[in-house]
Amino acid sequence: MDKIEFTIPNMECKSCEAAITKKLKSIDGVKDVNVDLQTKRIAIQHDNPNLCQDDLTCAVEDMGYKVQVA
Ligand SMILES: [Cu+2]
Repeated sequence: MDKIEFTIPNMECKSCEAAITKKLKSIDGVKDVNVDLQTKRIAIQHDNPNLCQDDLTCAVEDMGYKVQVA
């Protein structure tokens, strides 16, 4: 299982969290999504060897959120 983490600075509330989680879980191979609204950190566990970080960050950016990879 691979883990990818990044920050979504303009993720503000539970409905953002729910929408982002739902979108990411619809991506092939994504098994688990954990959001910390305090730190705006998101951690994604997946088992798809073809999935790269950009696939996940682009999906979030397409929804109108910003992404900080660090
Ligand atoms: Cu929100």
